[in-house]
Amino acid sequence: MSIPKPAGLGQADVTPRPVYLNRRKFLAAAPAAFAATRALLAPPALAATRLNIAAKSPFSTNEPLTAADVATHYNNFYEFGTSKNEPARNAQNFRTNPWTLSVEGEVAKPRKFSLDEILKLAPLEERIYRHRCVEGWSIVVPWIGYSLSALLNLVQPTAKAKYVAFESYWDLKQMPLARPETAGIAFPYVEGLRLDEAMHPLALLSVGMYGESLPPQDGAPVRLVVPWKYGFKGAKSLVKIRLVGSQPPTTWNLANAHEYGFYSNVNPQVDHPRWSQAKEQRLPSFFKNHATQMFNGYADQVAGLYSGMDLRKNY
Ligand SMILES: Nc1nc2c(c(=O)[nH]1)N[C@H]1C(S)=C(S)[C@@H](COP(=O)(O)O)O[C@H]1N2
Ligand SMILES: [Mo]
Repeated sequence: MSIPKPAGLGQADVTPRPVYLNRRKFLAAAPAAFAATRALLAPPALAATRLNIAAKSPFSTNEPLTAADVATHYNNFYEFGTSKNEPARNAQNFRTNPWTLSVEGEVAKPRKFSLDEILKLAPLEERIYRHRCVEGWSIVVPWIGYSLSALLNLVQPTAKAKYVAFESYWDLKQMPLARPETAGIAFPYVEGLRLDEAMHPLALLSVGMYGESLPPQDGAPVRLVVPWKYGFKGAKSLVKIRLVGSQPPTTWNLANAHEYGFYSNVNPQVDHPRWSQAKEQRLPSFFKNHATQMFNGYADQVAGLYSGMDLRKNY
């Protein structure tokens, strides 16, 4: 048995189509129809809410932000389709309220959090991070959230907790494309980190971007962002976080262990078997003209997590 070849992560050399331009054309051609359809289909709960940012983070980069329209219309969210422009379209009516995030496993205080509880658990910070996809494109995003460690400390990991497993929402009724046959990966989408990685202050539990709650296509209502790793480590629309004793299975590693490892730290010196990782395409550029940095530019903060490890072996 083998899972079909991944439809998207293999296409890095293909110049992505300017999806936002197509969208503009569509909007210009049928503004009235678009507005009417939106009004009919979109329940008020889906409107983005402005979030109160308590602090700007010292972890922020001062590199220019990627335009919000670009970052939110060029997505990987296979539950809503494997093309970059599909999630923005297909996730429009994704129901994210009510929401429950269960935190369980090797913890003294397992607990289910409502979205409201998540939003109030710690002061919301704005953190401008570089985001590098394993496919070779990158963006700079002002995320809103707080360190995942704030949540983990609340549930009190036991001495047996060595890894953290993450699980994304999965519902074929809302996500008819979320099947292995169509998407090329197994569902629910699962990811994992070593406990010390998960406790690192840079690991962000995100509830928003660009000053507002997360759009559905970016992983509403709550997702993980791990800026020194390839983007696929940041599972979207989280429903479960489980503290465990051994390394948990992860979706892209299950799909192709040879190409996608558990660690997946951004590393310009370790190429993907099918393409170089030395450079990246900083959207909206069409070209790979931007040098990729070790640990995506966060080496000063995170290199110590991997001292003594062979990063070629532990890709
Ligand atoms: N549940 C889920 N999470 C996911 C994915 C996915 O397909 N499903 N794609 C990953 C990949 S490959 C990347 S690059 C980022 C993309 O996040 P963005 O669309 O907000 O830029 O989400 C990650 N998290
Ligand atoms: Mo990715």
